[in-house]
Amino acid sequence: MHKGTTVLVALIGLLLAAGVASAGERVVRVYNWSDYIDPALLDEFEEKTGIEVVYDVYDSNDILETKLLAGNSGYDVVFPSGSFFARQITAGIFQKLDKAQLPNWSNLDPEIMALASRYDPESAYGAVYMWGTTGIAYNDKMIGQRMADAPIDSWSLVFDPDVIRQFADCGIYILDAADEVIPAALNYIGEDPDSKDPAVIAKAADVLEPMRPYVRKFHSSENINALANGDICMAVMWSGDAGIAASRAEEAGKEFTVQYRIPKEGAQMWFDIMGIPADAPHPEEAHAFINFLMEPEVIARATNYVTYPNANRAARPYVDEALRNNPNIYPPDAVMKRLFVVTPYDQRAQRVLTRLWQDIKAGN
Ligand code: SPD
Repeated sequence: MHKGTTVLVALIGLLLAAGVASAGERVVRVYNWSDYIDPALLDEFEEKTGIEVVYDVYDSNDILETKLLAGNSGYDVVFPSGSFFARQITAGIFQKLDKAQLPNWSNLDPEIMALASRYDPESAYGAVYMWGTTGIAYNDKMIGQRMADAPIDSWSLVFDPDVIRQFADCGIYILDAADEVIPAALNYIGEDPDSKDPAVIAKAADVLEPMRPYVRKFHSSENINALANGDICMAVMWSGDAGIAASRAEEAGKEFTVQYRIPKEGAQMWFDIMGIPADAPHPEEAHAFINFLMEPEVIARATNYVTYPNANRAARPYVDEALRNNPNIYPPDAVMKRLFVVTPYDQRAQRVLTRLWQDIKAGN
């Protein structure tokens, strides 16, 4: 080979190798809730930044927490809910965000960030991705056929044994989340839903045990398709997931609709927060990913797809009007007053909660 050609080939080889090496480094590993983003946005992020997205999903804060506590999860961006996030920050799981790498931070809604600051004072570790409520979704036809005057706007639909028994044949799913269902039961009987007192937490059994025989499954993500397909008649579930079930039923031309209600007794309001684990292998790419999700049009598209409100004020004009006007998704002030939040459980309260939940699920 001519000497000049040899040098050129070697140079190209070096450049290619450097390119491959840097492409290999430009990765962000994201661990998010299932059904929580428009997949087209991930492609768009890759095209725009050249950073490859490796995307895994979970459907429970407990699963995420177990991985984070074990360390070296390999994840760069995760989305815990506020009460879990707060205790994970205390445990040193997260690194402070570098706001200089997040120019889109100014798009966030100060009101939502203030509400979430009880979990992360000064918003040093995370930015709210989406928020929502835990209420009841139902198949209007299946419910109407079994009980014309069903109390669809009340927790008594699931917690009153005389009501729920009327739906024994049609399928009821409950979230597999102790920190969601036990507070709802306490709230229903007039107790503090955020109580950490073991004696108070124990009272939830009086509500949940009578309901148990009618529950077909405790699961936190299969509820979407089960409702959309008409396989079950109701589910205690998250607001946006109910919206996804409703859209899927409509797209499939079903002869029923899926409805979601925030019960009149009140419901839990929660926030899912984007954070970067302290041991994240790619913190720079993680910041780029979070910054991308704080672009108004990007996060509005995410909201329009998953039907959860985001925490981005600048995104509001881009959110579908039908969603913005849906009081079960964007609760009006009067409903907001009935929402409650749950704060982190200390170790003792967590043990009581977990034990009670295992007993309820096992039917003990
Ligand atoms: N399909 C996405 C659901 C996200 C729900 N986050 C729920 C957090 C409840 N504390």
